Amino acid sequence: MNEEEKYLFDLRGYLVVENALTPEQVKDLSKIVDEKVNSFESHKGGRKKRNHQRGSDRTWFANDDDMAWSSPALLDWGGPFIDLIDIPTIAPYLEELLGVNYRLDHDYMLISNKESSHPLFLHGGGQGAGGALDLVGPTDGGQCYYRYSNGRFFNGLIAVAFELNTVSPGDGGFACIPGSHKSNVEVPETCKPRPPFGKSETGLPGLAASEIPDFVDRVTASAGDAIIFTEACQHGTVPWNTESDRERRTLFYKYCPHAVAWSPCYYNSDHYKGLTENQINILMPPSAFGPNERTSMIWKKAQAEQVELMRLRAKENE
Ligand SMILES: O=C(O)CCC(=O)C(=O)O
Repeated sequence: MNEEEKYLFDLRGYLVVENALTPEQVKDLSKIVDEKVNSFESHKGGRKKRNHQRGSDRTWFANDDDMAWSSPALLDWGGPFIDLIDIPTIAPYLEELLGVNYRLDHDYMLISNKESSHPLFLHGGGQGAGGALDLVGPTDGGQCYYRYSNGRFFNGLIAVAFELNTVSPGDGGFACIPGSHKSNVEVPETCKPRPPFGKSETGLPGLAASEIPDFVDRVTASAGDAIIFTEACQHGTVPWNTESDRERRTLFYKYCPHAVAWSPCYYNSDHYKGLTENQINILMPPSAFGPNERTSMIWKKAQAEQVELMRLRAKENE
């Protein structure tokens, strides 16, 4: 992370890393997304409806037999999705922004297009500036923080948003209030996703494109770029321009310091083949100690217990 990037991240709360992915990676990831998207198309009320989100960002069960401990993740799609855990174009930023031994907390994919154009729901925000409807605002456990002291960055959660398609001006997509990660005053009513503002024609909470104040930055990116932002910066997704024939496809990998957890679910590195030692460490559940011999030993035992539980369940169902 060079001096200019450090300055801009501290100033605005986000950065665009150009060419974070090679064209080959974009192609490989997109091919898998194409297959997956087609396989999870479903019919609802006689109308073909796509499900636009997948990943491990979960606070509910999709099925009764879902595992409580480790939820389905983009990593289950293998190959290039596993590679993204730890790539050389992004790792130096994470180390600078989170310190060594950061962990991957959760992942998800977001597809925006004509059929999935939702109002802007601004959320996040440090210093208790999130707003009353914001789950990660004043009512959070303090994990939505940003600080810079003694020459070091401190962040409660860093999002890396890999764009698989180009997002041009006017399309919609990632937006944020630059500098809001350091603001001391709550966001104004005009930004809140509830009436009298944020009563968009869709009936969903959030701001319609016409209601979005000018001080919200709408960030553009080319296919293969990554937008890195701190969750402490007020952010959200600008409604997709329904005139646009393009589709936004974004893969989010969200990282924390090793002692912090956001998702109620953890990764179980046993589920993925051929991981490097570094990838295994990044998938460790949270602890104050980070990955080391003792915590690894405890987690290995937990993994063995999970295997045993699955064996006993399978036997019971025979
Ligand atoms: O890039 C976007 O559309 C914003 C995503 C977002 O709000 C989030 O991941 O918390």
